[in-house]
Amino acid sequence: RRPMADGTIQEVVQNHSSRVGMTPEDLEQSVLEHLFYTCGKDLRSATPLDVYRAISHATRDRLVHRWLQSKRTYFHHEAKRVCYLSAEFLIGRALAQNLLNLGIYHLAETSLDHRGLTLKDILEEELDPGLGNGGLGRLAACFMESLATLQYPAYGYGIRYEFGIFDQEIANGWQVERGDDWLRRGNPWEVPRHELSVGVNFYGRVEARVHVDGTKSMHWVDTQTVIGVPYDTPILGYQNNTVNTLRLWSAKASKEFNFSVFNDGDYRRAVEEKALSESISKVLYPNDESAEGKELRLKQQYFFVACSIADIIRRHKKRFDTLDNLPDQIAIQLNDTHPAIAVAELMRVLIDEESIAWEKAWELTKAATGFTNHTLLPEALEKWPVPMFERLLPRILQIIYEINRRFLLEVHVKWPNDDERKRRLSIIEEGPVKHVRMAHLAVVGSHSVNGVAELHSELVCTQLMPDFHDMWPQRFNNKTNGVTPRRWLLQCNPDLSEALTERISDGWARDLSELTKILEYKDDTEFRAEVRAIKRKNKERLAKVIESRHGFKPNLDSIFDVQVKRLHEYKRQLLNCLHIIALYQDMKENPESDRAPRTFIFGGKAAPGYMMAKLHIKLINDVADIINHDPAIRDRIKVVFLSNYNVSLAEIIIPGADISEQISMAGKEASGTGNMKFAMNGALTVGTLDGANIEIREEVGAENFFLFGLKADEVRGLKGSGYNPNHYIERSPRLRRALDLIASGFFSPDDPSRFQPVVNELRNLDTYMLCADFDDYFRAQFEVDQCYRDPENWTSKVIENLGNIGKFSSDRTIEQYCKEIWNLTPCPIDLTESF
Ligand code: GL4
Repeated sequence: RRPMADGTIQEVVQNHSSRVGMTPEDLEQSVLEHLFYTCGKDLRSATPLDVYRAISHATRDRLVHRWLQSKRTYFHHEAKRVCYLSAEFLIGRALAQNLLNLGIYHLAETSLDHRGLTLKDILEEELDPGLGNGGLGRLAACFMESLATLQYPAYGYGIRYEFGIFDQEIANGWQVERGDDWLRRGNPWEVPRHELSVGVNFYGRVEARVHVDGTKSMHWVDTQTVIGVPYDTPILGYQNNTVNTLRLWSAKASKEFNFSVFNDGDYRRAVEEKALSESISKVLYPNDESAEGKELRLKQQYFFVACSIADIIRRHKKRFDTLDNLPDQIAIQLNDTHPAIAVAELMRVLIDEESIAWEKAWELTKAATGFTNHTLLPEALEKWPVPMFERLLPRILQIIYEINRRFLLEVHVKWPNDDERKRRLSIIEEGPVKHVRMAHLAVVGSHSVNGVAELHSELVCTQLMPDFHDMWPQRFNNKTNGVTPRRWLLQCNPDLSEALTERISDGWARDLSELTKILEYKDDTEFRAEVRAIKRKNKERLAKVIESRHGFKPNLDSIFDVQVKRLHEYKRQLLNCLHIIALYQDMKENPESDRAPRTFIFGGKAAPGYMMAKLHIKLINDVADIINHDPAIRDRIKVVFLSNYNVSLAEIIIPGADISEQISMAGKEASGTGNMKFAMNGALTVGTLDGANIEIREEVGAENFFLFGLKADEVRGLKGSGYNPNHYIERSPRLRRALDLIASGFFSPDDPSRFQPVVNELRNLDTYMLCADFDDYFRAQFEVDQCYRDPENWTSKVIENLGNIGKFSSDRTIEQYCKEIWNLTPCPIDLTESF
């Protein structure tokens, strides 16, 4: 047998040019081969799904040599890399993005065209991987794409959930959840790496052994072991040769059940145990911004963290014979507290397995680790009951106690006799049941702690962790979020992308600050008209989706007013709904009132156990039902709740929006990232001074942003002095009337008291201060109306938004993480370099 030479990339690529070639013939040949050999079909018998699979494999083939070469380059150049640990990666569909980043999207389009197939239709065959809840998971995906585009060595580490975020259906106005079996048709993008499987221990006990030389070592024994199998997904940079790895761990039982005990009573138990251990990676917890204290969730967290740390250490030891240089080679970033247990796990590995002394291990751990906080909401802060922790992870708890003991000693030296302060700072919360505070563990074990927008980072220092900020002020910093312009402009808005490229060339896709060049065209009537025509076309595309699902086509001349995001009281979808009701009442009372027609579009999932959020969905749908069918309104208001909001639906909704609703109570939305995507796609924002809204407004100009509402410090002041919603309800006839209408059962004739809990909350508590902000919100919306009537004025605001949105590229965010936290330098991939 003639060996295929030594299998270097150069030879493989040369010998298989049709598998990697970029000519139309190569691509077509490759797709046909995959149809034949991978799917076992010919063109005549192929279904759209077969075609999708064949194209995906043909596309993946074109990534493989870049992927291998990227790994080899990092290894041989000893490039420092970031390991981004995240329980969520909301990556969205892969095919279109990979075709675009490879630069063969149009090639694929035309070669399918020759066969009478439409690429757009084929793309719809891909199931959207929903391995995240919302902004936090989507941010991780944007970061992975930017890291590859900027040619930084990076690994994403997470969980390969068998079931992602549930599919949402709306039945009779209510949210109904269905399991998201996203792998049912297979997944052409992932490659399992069974040979890199890792064993993870749970339960058992710790044994101290004293050695002849007097030293002591700890041994975690009698454990139950679960195997983590890594599945790798390639992450390609935009038109470069970098392919990084997203490594997701899947749980597998460690011992195959023994068939000799088939007739034994043990058989049933063995099967049950197998199923139990494999349930670890079964399903994503569907809560955004609220911690679920279930043991299985803690198992998930330790499972993927232990696998990832083992993987990191294994790879490091393969290259170096020491761990002393670990922080020079890797940066570990904790995406919120979900992976915070990495601090203790890395300590365990260094101490128990690598026999490194505590002090040294601690220095290495801190130097390698950074922590990002993503929320101030108290209900989202993770705490684990000590008894549960002790049972599940006894050795890890011991290490956390020792970390805490040494930390509190440090506190004592700095503030002697301040027990109150120690109590506040301790990693262990005292109480009837003690708890492990994961955010405290993350801060103590990291050299960097960052928030995700200026205001949020400031509140982390002053409100969330003032004691930690007192202790280590230099540890705290800000990294304002961003989104990748490749998915959120280039891919989802091809017409706008083309119009931009025509005028300012194509550099903006890799350097979004180049969008400022478009400001030159602000007064160009032709460009303005084109911007309007593109928006109309995108609204048409969105209107078709609405028509197919809701049976009516929205008026394209109406303002498409959009609020899409997770359902949460602090995001105040209810405030939007109150505005709609008030507008409706105004129109009923004054039928001749001359207001611009509007289509209100909502989308978003509520956590299945979050009853109030689910009631808000029902309210929106009930309000839609009444208003949409009221002949007196004559189509001047339409309300639509689009079910199952996810990444692929966002790619259609966002380019079709005129108005972006970013109306959280100030101080509650850490950053928001949808706000950035909308502005990037030519929508104007109605928003509060919250999260990244503040910085967006600063960039695009106050005159191009519809601002309303209390500021964060005013919210705090009001809360402190005793907030009373009735004070505002009494002074606002509009608000009072809207509340009365809901309370009267007008929107729920079949169950008049259905929305009593909603009205009661607003009248009695109004936790998120909708009443205080209502009148100002109504005023801002009136201004929107006036402005929309002047299309030239509106368009100039849209162009100011577009031209000044460059800051919110995740490329800018990632550059800052690399320079200011990770100390990474780019490592470009040369496909001709041999090692
Ligand atoms: C979130 C914040 O709520 C959101 O504002 C932010 O943009 C996002 C990414 O940083 O993180 N935090 C949690 S928890 N879920 C989010 O979406």
